[in-house]
Amino acid sequence: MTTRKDNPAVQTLLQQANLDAQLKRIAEKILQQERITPDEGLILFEKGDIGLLGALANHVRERRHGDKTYFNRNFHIEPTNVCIFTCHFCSYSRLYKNREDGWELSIDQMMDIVKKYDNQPVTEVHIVGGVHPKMQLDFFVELIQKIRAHRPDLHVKGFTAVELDYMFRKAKVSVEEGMRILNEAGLQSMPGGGAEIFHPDVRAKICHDKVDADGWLAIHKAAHNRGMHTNATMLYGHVETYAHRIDHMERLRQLQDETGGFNTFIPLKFRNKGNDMSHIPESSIVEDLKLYAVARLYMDNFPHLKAYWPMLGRNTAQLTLSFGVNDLDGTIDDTTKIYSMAGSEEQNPSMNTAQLAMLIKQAGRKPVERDTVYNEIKDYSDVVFSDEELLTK
Ligand code: V47
Ligand code: SF4
Repeated sequence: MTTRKDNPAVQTLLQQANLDAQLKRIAEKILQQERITPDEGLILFEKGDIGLLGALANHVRERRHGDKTYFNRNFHIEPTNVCIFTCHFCSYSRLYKNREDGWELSIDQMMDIVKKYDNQPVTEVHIVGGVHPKMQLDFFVELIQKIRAHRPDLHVKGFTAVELDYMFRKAKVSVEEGMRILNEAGLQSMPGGGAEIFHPDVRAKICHDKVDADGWLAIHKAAHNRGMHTNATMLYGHVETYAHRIDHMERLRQLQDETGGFNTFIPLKFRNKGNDMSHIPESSIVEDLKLYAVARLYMDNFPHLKAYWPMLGRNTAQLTLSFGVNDLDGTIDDTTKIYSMAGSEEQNPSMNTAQLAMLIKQAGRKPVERDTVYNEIKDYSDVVFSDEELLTK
């Protein structure tokens, strides 16, 4: 019998006569389930080819999750794209002085969005937007309370550490106090945005004026200390080096060792349309796949690795399922503009459950619907979809 440890695909690659000795040692560590160091992570980026990295990452993914690939049924609310910050990669935001070019939703308008889903089996609302100087802590407390009162079964995942850092400072409350207020209002978990690349040299170039690495990590730690789960992102493929990526993943891995509160790591590919960094070419698909593989191998204490299909496009997202990824986010229902405005091929990101499950099946994996915190809701492996279900929007 072949065990996961003796995966023949990986063994064949390791027996190649010309395999670099350092790579071989690292691969053997991974097969023995030993943690790799930052230097070893860097060697994987610098010397690892797509074949070896893919085989190793797939091995680790299957050791942990078999063929299961998670997705959820969700929609987004983007309260505003007006933002006081000036991240150079952002195609979505408008400065306050130009706010007539952007949007600002009232609580009633956002409740109308929630009510549109009244008879639909969505399990999560994801709330994220720009940092508007007039949308403050009490405004969002009211919004969350209203959503929870209207639909108690809907999980509220909301606000990046960037939005929270501003809300808490404006309200003159500590991070712990602010998290308590929002959590008691009904906020249950946090998305992973705003992390970008933690290293100060990169932050100085791409997003100098928003919360720094320590501030971002402190907010997630405060959420974890309240028993809330959060995600972590990394915006890659612009001015950062491989060493910056490892530094970013290392800081997250350390916090995860301490708290265990992260669910999912989500690499976000930089898209270059309509922003101040449009002169920087986007990364190739080979580089994308290598990055997902290294992330699976390095982030050994993160249970889940997500490819966010509205940003990568559904074809590349399907490929990532052989490079360590075990989660494809959600149905989204055309409710986010962040990536369509930055040039993603997904201009109207929306898939119904049948289409998302089929995308996963076509890649040879088992589609499993989950809730926000990865309780399994339904295994779709044996569900046969009608043409009508697959074709309707
Ligand atoms: O922090 C902005 C990114 C993030 C661009 O936790 C860009 O489940 C690429 O964090 N090219 C916000 N990326 C979105 C986010 C997120 C999305 C989906 C799921 C989850 C989750 C979190 O979007 C920002 C920034 O890193 N972003 N502009 C761009 N041009
Ligand atoms: Fe504002 Fe977020 Fe865009 Fe930065 S990425 S400018 S914080 S909306």
